[in-house]
Amino acid sequence: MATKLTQTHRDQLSKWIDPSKRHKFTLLYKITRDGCKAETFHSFCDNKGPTVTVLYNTDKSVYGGYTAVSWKTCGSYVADCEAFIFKLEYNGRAQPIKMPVKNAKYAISAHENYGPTFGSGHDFQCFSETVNKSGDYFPLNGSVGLGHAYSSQGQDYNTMTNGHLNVLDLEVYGVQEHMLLQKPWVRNVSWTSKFEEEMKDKVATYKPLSGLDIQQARILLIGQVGAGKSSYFNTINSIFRGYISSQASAGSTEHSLTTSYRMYEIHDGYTSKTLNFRLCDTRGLEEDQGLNDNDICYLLDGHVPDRYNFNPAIPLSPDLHGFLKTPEFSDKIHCVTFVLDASTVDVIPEKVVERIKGMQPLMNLRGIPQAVLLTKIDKICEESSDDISKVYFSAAVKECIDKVAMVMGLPRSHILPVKNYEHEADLEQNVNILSLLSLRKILNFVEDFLFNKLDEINTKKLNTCE
Ligand SMILES: Nc1nc2c(ncn2[C@@H]2O[C@H](COP(=O)(O)OP(=O)(O)O)[C@@H](O)[C@H]2O)c(=O)[nH]1
Ligand SMILES: [Mg+2]
Repeated sequence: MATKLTQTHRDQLSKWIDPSKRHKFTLLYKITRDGCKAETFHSFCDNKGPTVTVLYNTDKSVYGGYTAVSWKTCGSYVADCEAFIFKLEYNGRAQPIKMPVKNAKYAISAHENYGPTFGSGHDFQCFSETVNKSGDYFPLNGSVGLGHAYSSQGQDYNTMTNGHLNVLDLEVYGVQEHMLLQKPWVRNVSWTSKFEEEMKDKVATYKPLSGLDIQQARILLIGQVGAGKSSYFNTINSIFRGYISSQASAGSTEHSLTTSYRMYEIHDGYTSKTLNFRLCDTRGLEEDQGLNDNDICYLLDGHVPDRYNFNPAIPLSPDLHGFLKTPEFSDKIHCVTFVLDASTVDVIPEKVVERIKGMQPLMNLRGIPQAVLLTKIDKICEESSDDISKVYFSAAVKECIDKVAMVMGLPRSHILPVKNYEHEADLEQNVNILSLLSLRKILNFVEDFLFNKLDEINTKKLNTCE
């Protein structure tokens, strides 16, 4: 018989622990590996948070106990209202029964000479001191007296353990909430090379709505230094170049106060064509040195030339060299994308939130759509970091998106999670897909804006004809 927790057992335990969550089980202690000794059990399992103890007996029965509190050696009972004793199998057959704690005060007994011990009396003690192996099993010296602190659910020593404590193995697993949800929180996408190609093609063939005389849509990236703006451009650029490119200098050491405004273009390495949008990279969400409302208006209205050096000491004005005095609609910004580092969302300084709140009316006045690129999601979700296609299953990413949507007053669909290239040597399909998805969304927002603009122009024309 297998003396390890099967997936079916894990699923059942996870449901009993909390049906709304998924759980991860990490092996902490196993008597066939570590020896059956109370001292060893405590040194491996104390202060590890919630654990599940599982026994596999010589009659193919599987049973044990769960506690949401840490094991310790305090010499007394520890209260836990979530603890339960359970049976998973009896004589090799599935027979799942949960026996919940009814007197939480006596949930576990944390004594240095005891192995895992549940309830007063005790309801279920696995062993005490040391137990030596006898042949291929351990004749445990514990006891079963269900019904004291736990509700027995009609079970007793015989129906739970076949009336003996001869076990092939006993394991203790640490239990952690799995960061991944059972279902994706938005419609999942197909993480295939075909989908990647489709997305790439959509972005590569993007053309701004005709009738407005726009060759390239302009997307303004606004964020704090280090948020990942340059890296986002580099990521998109890399996808179309076909290799990891670091054209825009990226790095957390870039702290100079004067930062140049860049309107990056992207060249498709395969068709040698320039794509019909620009990513305009500017900082501006610093607590103290951010762009002021005037600067933002000049940026939105297309007065600021490429490579302009913002200098807090010299405010931007129409007298400055390069200032575009009469910008066309095509020079203006067609979508604003705030770039926020997901790993610091919890600690966004109040002043930065104020800056964003101060800027939004300037954008709303112009009808410019706003989105958020939520970068560095790999830093807030280990599972997504290992496999970016898990992003829509990530509770941490969802929580972060919910928070940002609330703070920004934007719909959740405008908060776009991304993972930029930062240390990778080669392109990765799923990183590409997620970045392309975000870009396609942004381009959709641009199109909405352009449609509205065209509508406005046509209505004006109609009104003047009347
Ligand atoms: N782990 C991780 N690091 C990132 C990501 N995006 C950017 N970075 C790193 O964050 C730092 C700042 O990025 P950068 O693009 O220079 O930020 P900018 O100041 O907004 O242009 C760099 O060290 C990047 O490698 C990401 O998605 N994940
Ligand atoms: Mg930068």
